[in-house]
Amino acid sequence: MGAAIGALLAAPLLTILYLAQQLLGLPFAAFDLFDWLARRLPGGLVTLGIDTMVAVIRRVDVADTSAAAKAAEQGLAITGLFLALVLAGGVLFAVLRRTRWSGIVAGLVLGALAGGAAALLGAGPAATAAPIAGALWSIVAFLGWGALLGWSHDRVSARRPGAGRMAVETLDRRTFLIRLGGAVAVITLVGAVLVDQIGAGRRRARLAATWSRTHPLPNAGDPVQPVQGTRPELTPLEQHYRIDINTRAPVVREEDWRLRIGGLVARPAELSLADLRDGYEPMHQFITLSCISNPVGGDLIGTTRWTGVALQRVLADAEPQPNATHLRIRSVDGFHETLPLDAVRADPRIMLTYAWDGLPLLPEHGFPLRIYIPDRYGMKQPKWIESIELIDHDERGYWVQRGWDAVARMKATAVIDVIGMDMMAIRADRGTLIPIGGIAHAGARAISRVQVRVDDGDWQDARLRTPLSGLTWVLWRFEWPFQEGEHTFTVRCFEGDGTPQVATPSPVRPSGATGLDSERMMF
Ligand SMILES: Nc1nc2c(c(=O)[nH]1)N[C@H]1C(S)=C(S)[C@@H](COP(=O)(O)O)O[C@H]1N2
Ligand SMILES: [Mo]
Repeated sequence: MGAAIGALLAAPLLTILYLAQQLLGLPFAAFDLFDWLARRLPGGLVTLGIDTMVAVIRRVDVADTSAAAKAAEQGLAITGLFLALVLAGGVLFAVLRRTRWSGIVAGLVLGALAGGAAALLGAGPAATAAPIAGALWSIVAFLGWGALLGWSHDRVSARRPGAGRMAVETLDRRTFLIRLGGAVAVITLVGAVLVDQIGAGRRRARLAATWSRTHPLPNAGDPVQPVQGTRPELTPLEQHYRIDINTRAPVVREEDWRLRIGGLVARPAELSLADLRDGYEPMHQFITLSCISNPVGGDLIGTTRWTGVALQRVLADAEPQPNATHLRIRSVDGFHETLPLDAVRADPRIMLTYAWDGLPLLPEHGFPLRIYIPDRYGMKQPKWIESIELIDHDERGYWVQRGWDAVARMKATAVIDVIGMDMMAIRADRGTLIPIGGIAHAGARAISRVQVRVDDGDWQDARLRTPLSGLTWVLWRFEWPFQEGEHTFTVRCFEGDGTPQVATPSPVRPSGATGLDSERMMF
């Protein structure tokens, strides 16, 4: 009975907490607990969990791997807390059966314990700008849950004064449970619908004002047009993959945020977002970002227009001391990386980024500030940056400590996105041509050539569309003279200097996937 009522009451509690998290950025114990665990469990185990999830998601073939992974993660987190609350309900009722304690008082004590733990967890890395409000909220919410649980116990147990005869008691209990269940279902449903609607409305409003909506792309006039069905050349913001160690994106308020620059510098600084935006010449770069966990042909890769300031400039103003050799970058979620000072001095493209596609970074993509480092996988590029410290040694970053490649240089990759169906066939004098298209990418090293092979035939050159910049993927197209039957299409690419992509398959861990993408198709 305790477990059942625990479950009934856990549903609205979780809904209300989730609602408050989505709308007001208040802490949600389910996510906080999950994230706390994810940072403490051994890196190998966490990576295994992520890899398994990505593999399962790819197997079921959903449209957006990282969104599905985040949803799965949130589902796991919520299920975990739900089960804990069910268990707590069972334990409370069992204890109350063996004692003469008041249900409400015992429930309040349980709620206070749970609320206290939630408040502590909520004060973790992804904490909101108002930690006291967050802590109070957690405590009040769990106290309410505990009180209701205890009160329900007293209602359904035989202890109620006047609850004498068995039949009456059973009827009373059933009515009570039905009413409670009904109330709970209503709160849960209304809450879920509200969150969904308000969240979607807010996002639509924000995303209406992107740069790309009102500006043509720099290669708009290119004669090589993408094959219909190729992924968009500029990834719509809402479709850009998201990978990080947070079940919910850290909530950073611009008013409270400063970039702290310190360590081995002559002039430490605390810069607001306005200082960065207005105090330095803005730079814009079209960039393709990829996760090191992206399998060959995967969707953990995206391209958009990044805006920010050259790190060189900001750093020069801080005047690094002669013994400084590295930058230690820390993020509000506990993520961290180091970057050699020489690399910054040598590469003006390294950029502190505050906008994507003309908008301030979305919360899940690192608001207010993230870094761009050419040619490196996403794992080397912190979002939600809060400090840059100059130090005199190298340190291993968050994922490097967990067994991933220390350099994480992007691998060259070519992908078939689409093999045109009959409808898209082009009728030429040579017969029917089937258009085949996709992307090729080699970090900041450019793509000089893409080739397609059909079955065991010769490699043939595809046509390349001018890329958005030297830092983005290249869209390619190939017109295949149609032949009936079943065929295997394979694609490969060459880097700007002619280096062929690595054809030997290797898994994503530890250095990023290699191997050729191929598709089998029946005509
Ligand atoms: N602070 C922080 N920065 C982070 C991460 C993170 O977990 N925390 N994940 C990194 C990884 S692994 C990738 S692939 C990119 C993804 O950026 P995106 O989610 O905006 O696409 O962010 C990187 N920066
Ligand atoms: Mo990543």
